[in-house]
Amino acid sequence: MDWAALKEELRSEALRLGFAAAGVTSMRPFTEARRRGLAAIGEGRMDGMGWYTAERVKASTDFRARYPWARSIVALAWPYRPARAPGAAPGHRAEPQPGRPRGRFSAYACLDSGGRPADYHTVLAGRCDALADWLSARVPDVRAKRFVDHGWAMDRAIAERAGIGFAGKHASLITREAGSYVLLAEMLLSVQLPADAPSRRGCGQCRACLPACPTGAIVAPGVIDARRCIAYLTIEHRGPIPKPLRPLMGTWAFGCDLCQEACPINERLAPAPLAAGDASTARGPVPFPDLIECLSLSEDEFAERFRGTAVWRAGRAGLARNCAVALGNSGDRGALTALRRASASDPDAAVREAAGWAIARLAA
Ligand code: B12
Ligand code: SF4
Ligand code: SF4
Repeated sequence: MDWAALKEELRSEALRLGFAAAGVTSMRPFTEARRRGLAAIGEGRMDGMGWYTAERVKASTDFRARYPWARSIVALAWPYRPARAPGAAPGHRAEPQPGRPRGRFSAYACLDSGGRPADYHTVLAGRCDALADWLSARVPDVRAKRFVDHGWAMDRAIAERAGIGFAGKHASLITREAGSYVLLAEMLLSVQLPADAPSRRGCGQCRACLPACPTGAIVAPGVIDARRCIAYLTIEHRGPIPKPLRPLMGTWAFGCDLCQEACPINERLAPAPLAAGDASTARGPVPFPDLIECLSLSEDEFAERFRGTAVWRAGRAGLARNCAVALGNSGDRGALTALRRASASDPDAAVREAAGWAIARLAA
């Protein structure tokens, strides 16, 4: 078998399936990523994410014990469209409507598949399986094991070593094909495809993303204090959001894209942005959602709109809490009625508390 030729065919097939880039690396452990992951835990930067354990970091950076049959790793990047043209002035592109402030959902949460809202885990898993099927048709008995974000694999480190992009100072992987607007996955294979050359880091003297982070979460180039990151606070964190961080969170209701939007490389390479679109989330996540609507959803309404999308992870109460904070930051006193209702009667204590905070902030 001509493994080099097979690798190129595999790459072409990955692109045909919609991936932006594909590369191959060896089974060698990822020692620097392991050191960084353990340091992040040791220094408390991952506090609040109980699932991010030292055991996970160790397993994620050396597959050999768990998958002794594996011989190479295929790294894959899936492109998505940003919510706002990188480099455009901050603020809402959508027309503001007094009394109905619009917030922001991170662009990856607005991914669709065949015109329907979709969770990227499902989309990527399906495409990885299609790629594995393609390979099986050429290499009988080949084994493949896929990892899609929540798998025990360190996606950025693998992608960087497989040559499909480099980690920017904002920590996200930047590809030639779609800037940093890519989601990552990988597959272990039982065949030894020749490794690609690792990517070289290419930020140069630029540091634009560091001051663009409103909460100071990029504590050093490539080093994130997750406890301060709006993505952590709005998606992973349970219970009340620490008060000193709330005014810094702007109107983000789910995730945050500011460090990516500040990146000049994205200005050149990112895919065309999403249309600002509807304010209502009736048909799933939108980039500029109506915050009052999202604050006021019942559990059933939340499930109808967001089950099967990335927003599901925040839960109804998490999203409502985020929207209360965002409304407090919106400066729009038209939100007071909805906030008073949430503060008096939301079933979740963290939502009631956040609504009370927002009322006080708007009244100040
Ligand atoms: C935990 C986690 C989070 C945490 C912590 C983030 C973090 N930076 O560690 C929180 C909840 C905050 C988070 C936020 C986001 N996340 Co997240 N997250 C993860 C997860 C599950 C593990 C990441 C991890 O191990 N971090 C620990 C550190 C050590 O690893 P790392 O960031 O991968 O580190 C690399 C770089 O920092 C770089 N590096 C280290 N030092 C230095 C120094 C210099 C100078 C440079 C240039 C680089 C550099 O090398 C490291 C190893 O290669 C991965 C999925 C996975 N299984 O890997 C997704 C993942 C990293 N997240 C992803 C996304 C999309 C996001 C958000 C953009 C979501 C959003 N829009 O709201 C933000 C971005 C925040 C940011 N600036 O990083 C994508 C990133 C895609 C990409 N293009 O890189 C991933 C890969 C999920 C996926 N499968 O697509 N995330
Ligand atoms: S995602 Fe937002 S909060 Fe997190 S590091 Fe980037 S700019 Fe900062
Ligand atoms: S903004 Fe500048 S420093 Fe930050 S990732 Fe982009 S190129 Fe690198």
